[in-house]
Amino acid sequence: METALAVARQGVRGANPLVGAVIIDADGTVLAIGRHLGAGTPHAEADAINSLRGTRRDLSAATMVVTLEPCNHQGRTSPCSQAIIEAGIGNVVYAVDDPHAPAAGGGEKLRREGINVRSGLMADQALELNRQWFAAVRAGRPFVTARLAQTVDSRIAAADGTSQWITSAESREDSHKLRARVDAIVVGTGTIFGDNPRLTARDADGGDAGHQPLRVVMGLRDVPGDAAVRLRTAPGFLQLHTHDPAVVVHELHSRGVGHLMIEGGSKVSAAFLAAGLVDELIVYLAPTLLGSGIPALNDLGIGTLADAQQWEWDDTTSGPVERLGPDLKLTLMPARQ
Ligand code: AOF
Ligand code: ZN
Repeated sequence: METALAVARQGVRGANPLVGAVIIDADGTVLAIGRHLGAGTPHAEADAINSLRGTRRDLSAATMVVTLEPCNHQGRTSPCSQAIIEAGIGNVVYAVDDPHAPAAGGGEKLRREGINVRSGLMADQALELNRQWFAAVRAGRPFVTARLAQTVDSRIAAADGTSQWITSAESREDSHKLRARVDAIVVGTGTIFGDNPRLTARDADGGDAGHQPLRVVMGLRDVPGDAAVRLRTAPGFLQLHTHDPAVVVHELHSRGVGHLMIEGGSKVSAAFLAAGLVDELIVYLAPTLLGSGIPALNDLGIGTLADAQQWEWDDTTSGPVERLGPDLKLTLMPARQ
């Protein structure tokens, strides 16, 4: 299970949890290792089973050790419970139950098939690894990433409104990779009127990066018909006439969004943070000072130090600090309650 938890960290956070799996023989020999690398890619169990393809081994005495209950649903991939049954694996040990109702029930299904199933091994560590994901699933809402691209002194634009570009080409390329991984991007009308962004995921040459997010604008002012955010159609553009992040989160969840990313500006980012609706904070930090200018965040309603929001560096996956050209990319998670 320690190995399974370690390989789980090779994945990326988002709509799906980080999951790792190890298939061991009766004597403890490791036969296969699998990990889930993010929504839309094979699940950890399937990844481990796939790596044994062509070996035609009797797995009835083997054990699938996995950090999350094997799923029991046809989602973006086929049910892991079925894959385990078909592989003829005789034993399954998993750390924690899957709280996501459509996927849950794999443990029961495997037991009914006569497989020896145990759960709870290193459960605390498995819950800790995905604590943001568990919180979002239990709250019945998407996983929310807030992304800030700012100077060291937390400015996202100069006093005259100029902002292109504060962060480096390397940071912007990385942001486009993030966009290609999320289901929806949310900005405020201020960003539309100020920057007129397309909000599409593009590669280094400006080409289409493949998967595109739903582009969502929140706020009361109508987005003009010729705004860049409207130009591309698939998968579409949506305006929500509200300033309430909870309404946005609820509406997008009902539209099947599993991971949404907040891309500002100051008001929208602060509104989601003040509402406690951010699971992951990514800050691209440019080695630049602007002094005056537009702050990355509006008021968070914090009047005294004792009320400060507490965050932690997320050192589970690619690490809390990455160097992107001249910039730093910082990844944070809400502090443990
Ligand atoms: C597993 N193994 O490695 C993961 C699981 O949309 P899908 O098909 O990718 O399904 C996503 C759901 O499956 C996710 O919300 C969670 O309940 C479960 N994730 N399950 O057996 C895995 N990543
Ligand atoms: Zn699965």
